[in-house]
Amino acid sequence: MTDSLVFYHNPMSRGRIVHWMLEELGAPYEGVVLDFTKGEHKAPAYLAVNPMGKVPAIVHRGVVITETPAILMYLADAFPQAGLAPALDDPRRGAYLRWFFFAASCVEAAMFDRAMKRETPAERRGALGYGSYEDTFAAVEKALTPGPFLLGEGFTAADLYLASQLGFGLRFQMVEPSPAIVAYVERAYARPAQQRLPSG
Ligand SMILES: N[C@@H](CCC(=O)N[C@@H](CS)C(=O)NCC(=O)O)C(=O)O
Repeated sequence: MTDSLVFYHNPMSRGRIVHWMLEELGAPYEGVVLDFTKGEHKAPAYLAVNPMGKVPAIVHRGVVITETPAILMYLADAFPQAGLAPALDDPRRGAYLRWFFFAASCVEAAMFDRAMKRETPAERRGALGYGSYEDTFAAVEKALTPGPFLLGEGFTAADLYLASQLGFGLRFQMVEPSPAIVAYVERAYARPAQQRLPSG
C-alpha cells in the first residue's frame, strides 16, 4: 500500500476548506478538479468514489473519505506533526470533538435553514438538533470567548472548519456579522496556509 493522497475537488466548493487543510499540512497530494459544468462529478468514474457525486473527497492509502469535517479530522490525525489536533490522551480532545461536530451538525444546518428561509414552528424546534439559529449562534459566541480560538491559544482543524463555514456565511449574508465572529474569521484567515489559496 502506498501513502498516496488524491484530492477530488472544485475551486468553487467546500473543497476550498480541504485545500486550506492540505496547505497547512504541506503533504504532497494529487489534485483532481471535477468540472461541474461538464457534470464530471456525476460521471460513473467519480460516483465510484463518492456515490453522492459531491466534492470534496480524498483517497488516502486506498481509503475513500468524504464529508469535509471527516476529511479534516482524518487528516489532522493522520499528520500529527502539523499540530492541528489534540492527541487522544490530551484533555482538550473532548472540546475539540465537541466543537467540530457542533460546527458540522448544528452550525451548518442553522445557517442553511436560515439562508433557505426554512422556518420551523417554535413548538417543533426541540426536535431540531440545532434548536434555533439564535441558540446555535449564541453557543458559537460563547465558544469563541475568550478565544482567540476554540481551545484557547492553539489553532486546530476544528477552527479551520468552523472559521471556513462562518467565513462563507458572512460572505453570503447567511450569518450575522457579530464582532466576535468577524474577528475570529479574520484571525483564522490570516494564517499563511489560507493566504496561499487562490482567490475564490
Ligand atoms: N456533506 C458534504 C457536502 C458536500 C457538498 O455539498 N458539495 C457541493 C459543493 S460545496 C457539491 O459537490 N455540489 C455538487 C452537487 O451536489 O451537484 C461535505 O461536507 O463535504
